[in-house]
Amino acid sequence: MSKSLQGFATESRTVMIKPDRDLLTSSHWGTYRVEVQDGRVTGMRPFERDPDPSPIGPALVDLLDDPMRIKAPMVRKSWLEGGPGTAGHMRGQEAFVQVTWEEANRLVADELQRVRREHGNQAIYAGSYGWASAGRFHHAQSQLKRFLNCIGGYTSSRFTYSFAAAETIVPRILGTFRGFLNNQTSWESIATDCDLLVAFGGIPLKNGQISQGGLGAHIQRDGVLRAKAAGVEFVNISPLRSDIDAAIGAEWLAPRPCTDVALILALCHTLLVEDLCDDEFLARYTVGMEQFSAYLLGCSDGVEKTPQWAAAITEIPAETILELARRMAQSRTMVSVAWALTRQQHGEQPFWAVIALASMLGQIGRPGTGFAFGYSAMNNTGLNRQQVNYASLPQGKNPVAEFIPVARVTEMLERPGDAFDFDGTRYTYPDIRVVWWAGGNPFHHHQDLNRFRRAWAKPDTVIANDWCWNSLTKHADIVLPCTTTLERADLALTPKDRHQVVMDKAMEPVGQARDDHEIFRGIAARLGAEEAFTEGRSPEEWLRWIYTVSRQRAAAEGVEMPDWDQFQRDGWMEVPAPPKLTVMMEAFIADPDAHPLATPSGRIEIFSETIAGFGYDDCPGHPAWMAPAEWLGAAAPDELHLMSNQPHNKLHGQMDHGRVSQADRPDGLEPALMNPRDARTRDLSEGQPIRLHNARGACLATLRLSEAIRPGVVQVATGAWWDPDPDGDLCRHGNPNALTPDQGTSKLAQGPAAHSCLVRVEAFEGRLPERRAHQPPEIVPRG
Ligand SMILES: Nc1nc2c(c(=O)[nH]1)N[C@H]1C(S)=C(S)[C@@H](COP(=O)(O)OP(=O)(O)OC[C@H]3O[C@@H](n4cnc5c(=O)[nH]c(N)nc54)[C@H](O)[C@@H]3O)O[C@H]1N2
Ligand SMILES: Nc1nc2c(c(=O)[nH]1)N[C@H]1C(S)=C(S)[C@@H](COP(=O)(O)OP(=O)(O)OC[C@H]3O[C@@H](n4cnc5c(=O)[nH]c(N)nc54)[C@H](O)[C@@H]3O)O[C@H]1N2
Ligand SMILES: [Mo]
Repeated sequence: MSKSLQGFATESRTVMIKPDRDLLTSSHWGTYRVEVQDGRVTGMRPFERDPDPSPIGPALVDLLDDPMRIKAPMVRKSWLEGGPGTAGHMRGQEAFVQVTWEEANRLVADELQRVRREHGNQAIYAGSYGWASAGRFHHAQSQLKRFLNCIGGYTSSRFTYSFAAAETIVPRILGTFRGFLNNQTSWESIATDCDLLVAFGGIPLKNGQISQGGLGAHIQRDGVLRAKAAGVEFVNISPLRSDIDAAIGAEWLAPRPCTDVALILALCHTLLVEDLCDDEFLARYTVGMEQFSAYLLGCSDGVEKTPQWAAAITEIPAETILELARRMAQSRTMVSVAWALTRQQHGEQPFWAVIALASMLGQIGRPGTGFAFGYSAMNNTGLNRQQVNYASLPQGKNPVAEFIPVARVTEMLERPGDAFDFDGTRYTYPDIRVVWWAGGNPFHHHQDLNRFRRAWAKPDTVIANDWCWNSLTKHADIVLPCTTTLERADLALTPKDRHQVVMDKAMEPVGQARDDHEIFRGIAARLGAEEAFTEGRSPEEWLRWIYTVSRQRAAAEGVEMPDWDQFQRDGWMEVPAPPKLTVMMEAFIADPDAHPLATPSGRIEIFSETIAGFGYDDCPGHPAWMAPAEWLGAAAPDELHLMSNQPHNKLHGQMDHGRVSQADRPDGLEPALMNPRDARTRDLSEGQPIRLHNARGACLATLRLSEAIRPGVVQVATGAWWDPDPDGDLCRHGNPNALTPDQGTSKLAQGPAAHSCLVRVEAFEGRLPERRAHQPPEIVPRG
C-alpha cells in the first residue's frame, strides 16, 4: 500500500492520512487546491486545470470557524422547556440552548418515535430540497432520506425549484426532460454548424460558474467566445443586457418579463403565414401542428397571434419580430431557453413554445441547431462529455406514498387534508408534525417568505442540519451542526463533468460538528436502526464501495478509471471527451421509427391529447399565451416587475456571509438594479437605500442604476439571507423572496413562479434598521 494511503483501509472509522500531493477539494463552483497550516485551512487556490476559475470558492476559508459557525448541537429554548409543539410562532426570534450530542440524539429519536406512533411516518416531511455540497457520499439529502427510509419513510417532494414546470411538461412533449437536458448540443458543434443563436433569458456566464456535483474546468466562456469567433451571431432576449457577455456584441431585445411566449407564438405565426415552415420535418417528427396552427391563426380563439398582437404584449416592435422570424428561417439557428422562464406563472409554456418553434424551423437533431434548455444555466450545458452513471449512496425505498410538488410546501403546512392537482391527478396534503431539512435552505429558496414563516409555525418540531447560522437554522427547533466539505473525505464523481476529483479531508471538524452521516448514525443507533443505516460499513468503506461500483460502471461504458490507490494518489482524473460531438435528439431525427420518443405518438407532441384531456384551464393541449396575474401589462403606473435571478457572486444563499458575497454590499444591503428612467420618476439616485414592497412584504436594497436593464424592471439577485424585522414583513437585508408570489405555475406542474412579481419601490428614509442576518442567535444557559 502506498504511503499516502496508510491507515485508510482496514480499521473502520480511522482518519485518512494526508496524501503526498497538494490537497484537493471539489465544490459546485469548481475544484481547488487546499492550503493547510497547523491543522487549519488557510487558502484555496484554483485547480491548475481550470482555465476560468470561479472566485466563489475561497470565501469558505474565512467562514470555517467564524462566529456564524454552529459549533455544538442547539435547541430552541421554549421547545427544550415545553417539548414538541411549543411556541412555533417564536421560531426565528428565540434564543437557543446548547445541548450535548447525546441529548440532541435522544430528543430527535424520542420525537420521531412519538410522531410515528401517534401520526404515522407520513407526518414527517423531509423533502429537504436544496443543493447542499458536492461529494458523492456526504450528500446531506441522501443521508437524511436513507436514514428515514430505514425507520419507515417520510413525505417527500417531487422535482426542483430550478425547472419543475419543465420536469413535468417536457416528458409529455418529448418523452423525457433529463435525458435531453444531459445531452444538449455541444459548444463545439455550435461553433461549426450554427449561424444564429437566439437565447431567451440570454447565456449568463455568471451561472456557468456552477455545475452540480463539482467541476474541474470552466468551459462556458470559451464555448461562447469560440462560437463568436467562428461567426455565430447572438440575439439576447432578456430584461438584462448583461445576460450575454459584452465581448459577444449580441443584439439585445428586451420584452416585458414573462411575455416570451407571446413573442415565440408570433415568430411561429410568421413562419406559418410566410410559408417558412419545414413541413416535411413537421410531418415526419411531430404531431399536433394542425391544432397549433388553428390557434396561431386565431381559428380556435378568435385572436390571430400576429407580430402586431405580440408587439402589444411584449413591447417588441412587430417589424423586429417579423425580421427575426425570417432571419431564423434563413439561418442555421439554435434557440436556447433559460430555465428562469419556467419559474413564472404558466412556466410550462415557454419550453413548449420553443420546442414548437424549433420544430417549425425543422433543424432539431442536426449539428449546431435546434433548441436547447438554457445554455450556460450551468457549466455542463453544452459540455461535450462521456457520461457515466457513477454510484451514489443508496437511499433505499420510501414506504410512504405521500408527496408534494416541491414548491407547494407552504400550502401543505397551511391546509392538511385539502386536495391539490398535479399532472393529471388529484392528491391530498398530509398533516405534517415534523419538518426536517438537511442540505437546503427554504428561507432562501421559497417564495412569499412572510407567508411561509406563518405556515412554518405549525409543525410540532423542526430539525435542521447545517454548518452555519443561516436563516434556516435560526428558524429551527433542533439544530444539528454538520461539517463542511473540508472537514471530511469524499469523492466528486459526476456525469455532468469530465473531471472526477478526490475531496480530501483537510482539517478536523470545527467544534463538535459531525458529518451528516455520523449525525444520522447516532440517531439510528437510538432507534435500533444503525445496522440497517450503515450496513456495517464505516464512511471510508462506503467511499471505497462507491468508487468500486463507479469504476465497474465506467468500465462497462469503456471508461477506464484507475484503481482506488492510484486515484487517491493522483487526486483527480479526466474522462476523455467522446470522439463525436453531442447533438441533442440526433438518434430520433436519424430514424424516428427505430428511435421513437417516449411520448404516446412516439413523436414531438406540439399538441398533447394527454394534457388536453386533463382539462386544466391554465394548461391547455398546445403552447398558449395566458397573461400572468402579475406582469407589466397588468401593472399600476408606479409598479415595476421584479426579476430575482441567480447571484453572480455565490450559489443561492451559500456563503452569503463570506467576503465574495459581501464585497457587493458596501452598506450591508443587497444591490437592486434599475433603469435611470425609472429612478428619475421616483426621485431616486445611485447608491441610496430603497424599499421594495407589495402586498406580501417588503425588503431593503441599495439602488444601482444602469442602462443595461430594461425600463420597468428592477432586479434583485436571490441569496441575501432573510432577515425579517420582528415587527413587520420587512426583510432588512434584501431577500427578494419577501416579495415573490407563492403560487403554482399551473395545475399541471405546480412549479415555483418567483418571476411573476410586481413591486413598488421608494426611497428608504431614516436610519437603517440593524441587520441581524450575519449575527448568530442568542445562546443562553439552560433555564
Ligand atoms: N426568488 C427566487 N427564488 C429562487 C430562485 C429564483 O430564481 N428566484 N431560484 C430557485 C432555485 S433554481 C433553486 S435551485 C433554489 C436553491 O435553494 P437551496 O438549494 O435551498 O439554496 P442553498 O443556499 O444552496 O442551500 C443549501 C444549504 O445547504 C447547506 N449545506 C452545504 N453543505 C452542507 C452539508 O454538507 N450538509 C448539510 N446538512 N448542509 C449543507 C448550505 O449551508 C445551505 O444552507 O432557490 C430557488 N429560489
Ligand atoms: N453564480 C450562480 N450560478 C448559478 C446559480 C447561482 O445561485 N449562482 N444557481 C444555479 C441553479 S440552481 C440554477 S437552477 C441555474 C438557473 O439558471 P437560469 O434560470 O438560467 O438563471 P437566472 O439567472 O435565474 O436566469 C437567467 C436570466 O433569465 C432572465 N429572465 C428572467 N425572467 C425572464 C423572462 O421572463 N424572459 C426573459 N426573456 N428572460 C428572463 C434574467 O435576466 C436572468 O438573468 O443557475 C445555476 N447557476
Ligand atoms: Mo436551481
